[in-house]
Amino acid sequence: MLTQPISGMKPGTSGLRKKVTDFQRPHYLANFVQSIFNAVRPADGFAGKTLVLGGDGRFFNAEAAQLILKMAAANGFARVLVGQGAILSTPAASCVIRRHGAFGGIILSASHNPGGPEGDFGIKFNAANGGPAPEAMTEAMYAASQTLTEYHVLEAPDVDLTRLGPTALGAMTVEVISPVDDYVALMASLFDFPALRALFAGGFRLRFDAMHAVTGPYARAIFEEALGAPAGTVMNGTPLPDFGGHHPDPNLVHAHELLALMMGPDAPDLGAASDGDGDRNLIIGRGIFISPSDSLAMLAANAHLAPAYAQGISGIARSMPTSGAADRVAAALGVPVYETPTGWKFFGNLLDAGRVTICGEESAGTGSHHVREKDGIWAVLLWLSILARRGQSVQQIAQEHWFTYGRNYYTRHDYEEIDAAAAAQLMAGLRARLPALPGATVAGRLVATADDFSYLDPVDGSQSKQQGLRVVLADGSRIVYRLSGTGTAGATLRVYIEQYEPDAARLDLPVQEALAPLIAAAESLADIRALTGRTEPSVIT
Ligand code: G16
Repeated sequence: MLTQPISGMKPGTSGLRKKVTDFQRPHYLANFVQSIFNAVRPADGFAGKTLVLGGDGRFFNAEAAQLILKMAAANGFARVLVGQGAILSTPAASCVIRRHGAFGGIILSASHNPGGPEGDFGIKFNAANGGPAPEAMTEAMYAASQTLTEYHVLEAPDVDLTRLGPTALGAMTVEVISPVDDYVALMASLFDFPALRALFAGGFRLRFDAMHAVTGPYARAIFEEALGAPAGTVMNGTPLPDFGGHHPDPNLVHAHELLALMMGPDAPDLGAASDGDGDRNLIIGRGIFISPSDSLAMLAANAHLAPAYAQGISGIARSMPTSGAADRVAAALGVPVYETPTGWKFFGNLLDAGRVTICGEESAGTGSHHVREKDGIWAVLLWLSILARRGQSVQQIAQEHWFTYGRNYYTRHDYEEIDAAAAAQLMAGLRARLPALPGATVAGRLVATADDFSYLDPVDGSQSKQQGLRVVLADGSRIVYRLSGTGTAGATLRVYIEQYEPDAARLDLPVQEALAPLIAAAESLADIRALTGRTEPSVIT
């Protein structure tokens, strides 16, 4: 089929995310899928190769899956493993790619972004290691999209994706697989399921909010069926194409129902949630929210309590804006810590090389070497394992952790959907002022360093520049500014604020209060109010 290049097909932090209405434009999806295939095609083509396909079930998932199957057939793939109903959570897709030795996979998701006809859609390619395409590969996809003149699609009726098993599509085999089986088996191999069954049999109460997104079937199969948690443990467990009209983002704003329950008089022992495609996690104990950065540190410090990590961990990786809490754990364990740009794709090389076992990000992502994606249900299972072995509450574990390591007070302020030109101006202005900042005073403290984060991958030597502006104060406190790479409208400015507190008497302050001087300084340093017209952030986590 002849086509013409379509502008703007540049993958962001995690694949190409646009409005559903963009993807519905003539040739749009086909152009990008062909660009993926052109960018990743080996010299000898796709003959004999297996592709994995699935998505988070959002609006347009089913139509997109049918087109991709026909394009995979016309491009010469031997086989596609597709989740029943075109469903696969992001970590499950990573698991399936690895377990079946696939060439790679296409995941249909815009993650935590809202769905429905007016919502967002997305598409990402994961490589043979199960991880998101690295930057060089996404650049090649973008380049291919800019010179595309034709795409290949088989003329054929839609494949029935409701029935498990193989179907022929031209010369290719479409194998419809259970979206959950491989993933559940992997989890059972990492964790002590009998011990977790005993935890629930002893009356432990979990509430898991699947937010009407993809994790409902996985959570029911694992928590309620395999581990014997009572029915109703999983709330909002039926995946819906529009996520029930909600925003499937497991943060304190969008998971407010769960938060209210966990802060209430009859709170369960653990509250957790995951996002649209099942890779993020939210952890709330009875009366206490655990920030993603703290959760990473606490999971790393206690990972040895689960069978898969009983021999210890080789290292920890975190994205640059994630707090330094995990660094203190790494130091205590005597293992290295790596600071990468935002984006799970940057962890892949470190995991493949065995340099790290556990990774995490402030954006509600934690995971390990078991797959090459962050994994929401995995994080809940590791928390459950720790709670079972330690016999303490989430609150006790957090307090002991802070007492041992000190506390990295941390918050993220998001200014969503601001004018893109204003956001670019704000970042450019601040970037230009960075060299003059060291030695200046911010929030009553001296600025030690100020730079634009750049990452040199220690495994393949690739370099990624302009990954966030950092202002580091003499006491180690930090303010970081960056623009989100996952939005679909305007720009989102993220401001990350962190301050380390070693004083045992000051470990239980309200976070926004503990950070108030730095928050005010962050606002004025970047002139946020004047340049964006916003008097306050839209989301605070
Ligand atoms: C994606 C990436 C994460 C990243 C997050 C936020 O997550 O996989 O690595 O931290 O976006 O990115 P940004 O700050 O650029 O919006 P997800 O869950 O959306 O795929």
